[in-house]
Amino acid sequence: MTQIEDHHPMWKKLGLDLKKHDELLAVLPTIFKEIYIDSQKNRPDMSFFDFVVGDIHGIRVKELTEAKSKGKKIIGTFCVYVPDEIIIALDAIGVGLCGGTNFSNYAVEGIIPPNLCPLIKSAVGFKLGKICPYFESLDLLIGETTCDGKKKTWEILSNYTDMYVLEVPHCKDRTQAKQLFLQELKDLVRKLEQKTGKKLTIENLKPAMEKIKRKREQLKRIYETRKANPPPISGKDALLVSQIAFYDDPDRQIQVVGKLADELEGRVKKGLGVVPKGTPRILIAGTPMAIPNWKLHHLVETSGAVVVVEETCTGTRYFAGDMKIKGNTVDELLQNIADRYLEVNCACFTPNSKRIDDIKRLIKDYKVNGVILYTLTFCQPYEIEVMHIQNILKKENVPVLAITTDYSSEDVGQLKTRIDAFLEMIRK
Ligand code: BJ8
Repeated sequence: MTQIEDHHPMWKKLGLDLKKHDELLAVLPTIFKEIYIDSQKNRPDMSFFDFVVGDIHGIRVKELTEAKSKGKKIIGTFCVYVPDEIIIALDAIGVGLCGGTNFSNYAVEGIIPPNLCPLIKSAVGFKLGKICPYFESLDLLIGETTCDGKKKTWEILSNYTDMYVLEVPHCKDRTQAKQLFLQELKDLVRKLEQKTGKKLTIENLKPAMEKIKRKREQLKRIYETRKANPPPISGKDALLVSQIAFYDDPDRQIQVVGKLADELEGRVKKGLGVVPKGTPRILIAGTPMAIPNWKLHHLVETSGAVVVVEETCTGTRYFAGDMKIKGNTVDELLQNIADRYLEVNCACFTPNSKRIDDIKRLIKDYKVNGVILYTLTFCQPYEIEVMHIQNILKKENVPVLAITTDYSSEDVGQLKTRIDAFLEMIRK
């Protein structure tokens, strides 16, 4: 077993609140053991991913600290709309920040309103409470104009960290929106060039695009195997793979996710699954699930069903769309990047009918028996889309359940009763 080193000296240097940080890390192993180890059988080899959770603020932060000491810049992001390709091309490191626990809420009292989505509260709490070493390692944080909650939060966060906000047009299918997004990407390039002291060229952008494409392809392979009946990996494990892909080194991700995909493809060939054939297959669609938000998957998968696909940004939206790499100028490549990113269908856009097409396609491709529309509390864009999608799916006789919840465990009993009743209906 790999020994985990004591990272307290590094955390101290980063200025963390060590007492609170220790409290935070103390709860994670128990939750992880209960959700991932004790309640699952027949897992594929998840040792790398389990180790990452066990050392969540350790080795990767050490890598970032070492890279920083060699002059590399660390760039934080919060949304799949911020292109990693540009960050990597400029020899910087992109880190997808998370916020999947209500542990940090104490730090935002009196600073952001309580009726804001838990993801935002959690992430801001990590910064204000100084309990996230990733946040404390950043040279720049890139926010985006997606939902109102995030847009306004950037104004507050900019008092605490160096921030840049990328404007994402909301009527994304219009010609002028496409032009605006391309222009926005060019401005982002300028900002990152200033920060890194590097120049974006065709020679550094193309390989960066190829690398991120390869990373997305490995994640796609994992999802492809989940179409099998029985699926070779649980929804919980697949979610963990996606969550880690957000902030880990892309080269390592290509390798470890690729290795896992090899194993899963082998399992599918042999007909090996994590659940018996015929187990109800669930699609979860909605808001992203940041580490350690495993609540809904755990409830579903301990109630006799299996999550086979997630239409979320910690699911298919992360690798959706086709990135074209052909082009003879930086501008042409940036156009390709803009085109691919504008294919991602988030509820922040209007109209957003392509998201419904995505959900319908996933139901068919993954032979889904029921859909759970998942919304984090106070997330208006996704909440507003729920009823509309629910009505469409009901007309097509697809069983659908809408769940709005946060990170607390208070509603677990009530959710379990609703999920049990939903699965009962599917089985009839
Ligand atoms: S592309 S889903 S990552 S914006 S849950 S903070 S929307 S109130 S995270 Fe998102 Fe980009 Fe869209 Fe994906 Fe706001 Fe809703 Fe909170 Fe959300």
